[in-house]
Amino acid sequence: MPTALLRQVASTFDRAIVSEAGRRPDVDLAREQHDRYAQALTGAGYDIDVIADDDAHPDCVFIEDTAIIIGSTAIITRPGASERRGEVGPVADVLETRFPLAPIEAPGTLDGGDVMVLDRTVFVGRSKRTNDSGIAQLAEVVGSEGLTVTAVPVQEVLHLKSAVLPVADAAVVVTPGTVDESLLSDLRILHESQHERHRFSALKLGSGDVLVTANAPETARMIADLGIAVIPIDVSEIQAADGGLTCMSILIEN
Ligand code: CIR
Repeated sequence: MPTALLRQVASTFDRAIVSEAGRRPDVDLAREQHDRYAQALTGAGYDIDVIADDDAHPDCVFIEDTAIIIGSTAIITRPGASERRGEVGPVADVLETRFPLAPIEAPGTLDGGDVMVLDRTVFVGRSKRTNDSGIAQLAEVVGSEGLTVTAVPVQEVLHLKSAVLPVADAAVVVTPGTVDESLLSDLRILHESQHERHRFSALKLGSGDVLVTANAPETARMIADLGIAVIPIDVSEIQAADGGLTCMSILIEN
């Protein structure tokens, strides 16, 4: 059975890192939204494995950033935000029961939100959080698994998957102006509706269905028009802390 590894929302989530001063996320509502996200994954056939939250790490719900499964290996990241580095230990403890671990070492930094695996290519964002050393270390592991890496500089947003979201095996939704789209060769590219700029996020499930953010219905319709089943979900509080739908889980599809 496929497994989704999740991490509870910390009671300190209202102190999560945010890129722009403004509204802080509401912890209780974030917890409700996180429960509904877990229910959606259960409904899609995933076994849910939840790691306890850690109040010392307000951003710990964003478990995607701490580890990446590539082939038979779990890469344990070294998050670009130093205050998030303590999040990786409990995730590594769970993953090492199933995978050999490959930790990213200093001076490398790598956030899972920058890593997008499509077929045999691993696209990695060069971003505020992921540096060249992190990308080179990732490329070494990826190469040993028989895949290749394409680095994609990212501007305006936090991570590659803040702005480039897989919605099918070879199709992505891109926020215009955030990446050089010629680097996404061979992929079908749809553009986020300009009325919904930075609101669209998606999580492609093993079944092919796609969870989409409820506040981006025009973009969701573009995907539905491709014949893909979309499941809208409201994650306003997660988005208030710069997260999206990929960031709250690590999916293990075997
Ligand atoms: C951060 O700034 O690190 C968090 N507030 C948001 C991380 C979102 N991660 C993701 O989308 N993979």
